[in-house]
Amino acid sequence: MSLDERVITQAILETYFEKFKSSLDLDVAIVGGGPSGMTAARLLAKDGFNVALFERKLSLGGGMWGGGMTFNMIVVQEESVHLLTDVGVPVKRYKDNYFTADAVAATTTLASAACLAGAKIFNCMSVEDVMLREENGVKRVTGIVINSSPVEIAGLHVDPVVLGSKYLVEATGHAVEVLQTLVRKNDVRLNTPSGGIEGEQSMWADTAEINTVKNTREIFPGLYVAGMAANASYGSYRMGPIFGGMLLSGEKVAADIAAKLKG
Ligand code: 48F
Repeated sequence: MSLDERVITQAILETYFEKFKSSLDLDVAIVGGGPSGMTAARLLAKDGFNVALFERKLSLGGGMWGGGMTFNMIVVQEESVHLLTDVGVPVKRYKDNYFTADAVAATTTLASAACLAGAKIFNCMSVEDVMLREENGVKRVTGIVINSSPVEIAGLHVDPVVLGSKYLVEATGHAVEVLQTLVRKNDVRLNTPSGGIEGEQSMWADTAEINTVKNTREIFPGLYVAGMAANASYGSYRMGPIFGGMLLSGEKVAADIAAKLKG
């Protein structure tokens, strides 16, 4: 069979824009393709919701690829192990409550599982702002403002485009980028002790892992924080290369949003 380059181009354009158009009115937009975002995307898609995940880089995975200090093995605790084994990541028990997994196997499998569950993945796409609406004096996040990452990296003056979403998951990790933008640009109060972003504290894995899950919640109408972003928002500790809290946070945010959407 001879190949026609124009047909190849047409196939890419038509299928990509079909995916893009079906994301104009999302149930859930997830920003950040780290372990918490990938897990949330998989579970929400599995539940049948219209969900898309936006990741600035070419590859999903965030801080999971490199294990600890590029020693590419990860550690998870027993309570979270099902979130790896359910998608087929091989794990090995390491003393009592600890399990290890290959960081590359875990990252690629979580990414693939989210995709195959039906989550639409937009890599190479940066979320630079949110869309806000006010009703009866209450402001709510109603969508995301996105741009192509190469445009962002090159610093080109190109306007973004906007997609609507009933809920937004801020899973951008330590930097809490989307929430930072919301707070910087608008006169808003978050559901935190100070009303702003509390910031992250130094290493304390045990407390941090528990708090990651506790802090996974709706911090502003329509906007949930998950993963390391939840800890940074509510002023908890960092935990280094243990990833169970990130996976459990993704599971919790998916369950909480699913419950809201199902009413
Ligand atoms: O940081 P990251 O892996 O998020 P996470 O799910 O997991 C944290 C752990 O990896 C690790 C840890 C475990 O103990 O502490 O740090 O909280 O992934 C965040 C992803 O978000 C992307 C970024 O490239 C990364 O892949 N990201 C950040 N800002 C944006 C973004 C943005 N504005 N638009 C799109 N993607």
